[in-house]
Parts: sequence; structure tokens; C-alpha cells
Amino acid sequence: MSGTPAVTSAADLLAEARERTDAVLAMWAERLRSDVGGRLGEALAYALGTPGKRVRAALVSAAYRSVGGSAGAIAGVAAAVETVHTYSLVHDDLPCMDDDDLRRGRPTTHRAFDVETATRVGFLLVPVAAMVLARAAADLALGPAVLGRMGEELFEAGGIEGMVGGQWLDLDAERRTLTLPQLIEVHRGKTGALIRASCTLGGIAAEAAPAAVAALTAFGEDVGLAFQIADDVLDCTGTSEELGKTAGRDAQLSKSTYVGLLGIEGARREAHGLARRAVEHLDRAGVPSGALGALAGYIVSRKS
Ligand code: GRG
Repeated sequence: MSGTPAVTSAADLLAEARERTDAVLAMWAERLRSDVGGRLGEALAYALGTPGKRVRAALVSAAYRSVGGSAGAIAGVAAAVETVHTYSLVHDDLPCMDDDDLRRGRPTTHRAFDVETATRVGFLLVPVAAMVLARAAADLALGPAVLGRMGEELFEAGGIEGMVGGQWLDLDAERRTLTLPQLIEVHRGKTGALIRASCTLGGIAAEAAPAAVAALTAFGEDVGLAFQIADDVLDCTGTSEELGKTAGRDAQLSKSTYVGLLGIEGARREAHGLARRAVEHLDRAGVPSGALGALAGYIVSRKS
């Protein structure tokens, strides 16, 4: 793709990420449908093929390009991250967790199929994410050491140190009021870790210098927290139709949120401050921040 003009508007970056990542995910969805077969195969394809905004995919690609990457096959790394995100949503929506009926404008996987099938879908997509990543590394002609670093980054972010740990704390905290530092710990794990990893993975895939990868990680850390703060705001200001998921769920589940602790305007200010700080990490390290800055701005001002 070298030679094509740089894409820097958030809308264009997201549209491009959707087109390319969805093509990779559709291929895997078809493979699972035919290899696994039956109702489980259908459910796997349903979950993996359900359209998302692909913010994490856009971050992977923008981070990759910001440090000189130019191969279109980066979409495979983005698809691996989106696979992890998708299986987390399938499980998050289950009756034993947030118990939701609507996701990405469609019935949740356990509503479209059943709880047992959706539970299996969540677990079965974990190794699929690893396979998607391994395929992407081969397509990018990256060696085993780089694939190892990418795998460590993605699955550490998806594990007890990140997404799973944050979700655990979040469930544990229902009907309790958390302090701001405790809420930050939940948000950084549950949502922030995978967003941070998206940015770091772009840098690793481009085989960027350690200082540049560290700046991408610091950017992703702040943007990841800002994303969940914006999510807290949207949960109480958006409609279910706009969000594609049930609005007002945090209040129904008596969850501690940034809005509960700081109010809507306070939470918005915090998110915007983090987005600005995120870009400063890149600027200080000399990493071009146009595309990633546009995505950071989108993340804190989005309507869905
Ligand atoms: C199955 C091993 C295994 C683990 C699952 C349930 C769980 C562990 C984690 C849940 C983490 C979670 C749901 C975090 C919330 C993340 C979040 C803000 C989701 C919404 O992201 P968007 O707005 O959604 O990017 P789209 O649909 O656009 O992709």
C-alpha cells in the first residue's frame, strides 16, 4: 500500500478497518461454519461475523503505519484482536454476567442460539484468535520471535492481568461503590488492556524501535481508559438504538462508573484530558500522531 495517500480522518480509518478486518473475519467465520458444522458452527459464524465499529482494528493499523509499516496483511493482526474482543462480548452478555439481549444491533449470541451454545462459542474463539494471529504473522513474513512477542502481548492483555482480571473485578464490584483508583483498575483491565495491546501490536508488527513501541503502549494505555470513560457516559446519555446495545445497563446493574463518581461533564472532561495526554506520548517520542490522534478524538466524542 505504499504510495497511497495517508488516511488520517477517524471516519476513513474506521471505514477502512471495517472493510479489511471484516473480510478476514468473514473468511474465518466461513471456515468455522463448515469445519465445526451444525448449530455450533452457525453460532460461531454468527458471533464472529456480527459487525462492530472496529475501533481496535483501526488502532492496530494506525499504530503500525505510524512507525513505518505498510503491508495490507496487518488486517490479520487487527482481526486477531477483534476476535478476542468478540468472544469477550459473547461472554459478557451471558445471563451469569451482564445478562443482555442486544449487541451490535442484533440479538446477543445466547439469545440468537442458547446459553450453552454461546458459552461454548466464547471458549472456542480463544484458540481461533491465536490461529488468526499466527496466520497474520505468516502473511506479514514475521519470524517466530516477533509472533511470540505478539502472542504474549495479545493474550496477556486478554488474561488475568488484563481483560479477564478486569471483568472479574467488575462483577465483584456490582452493587458496591468503588473509589476512583479502584474504578480505574477495573477499567484499565476490562477495556483498557486490549486497546493498549492493539497499539502495541501495531508497533511490534512493524518491528519498530523499542522507544517507539513504548510510546504506542503509553498512548494505548491512556486511550484505553478514555474509551471506557466515554462508554460510561454513553451508557447514560445514548439510546439503545444508537448504541446497538441496551442503554442504561450500568444503572440497572448498580455498577460504579465514572459518571457516578464525577458526573457526566466531569467524566467527559477526564476522557478528553486522557486523549490529549495520549497524543503527547507520541509527540514526545517523535512518532507521527495524525491518524492515532484522530482516533483518540473519535473515541472520546463518539455517539455509539
Ligand atoms: C471468554 C476467556 C473469556 C473471557 C471473557 C467477559 C469477559 C471475559 C470480558 C468482558 C470485557 C468487556 C465486555 C469489556 C467491555 C468492553 C467494551 C467497552 C465493549 C464495547 O466496545 P465497542 O464499543 O464495541 O468497541 P463494538 O461492538 O463496536 O466492537
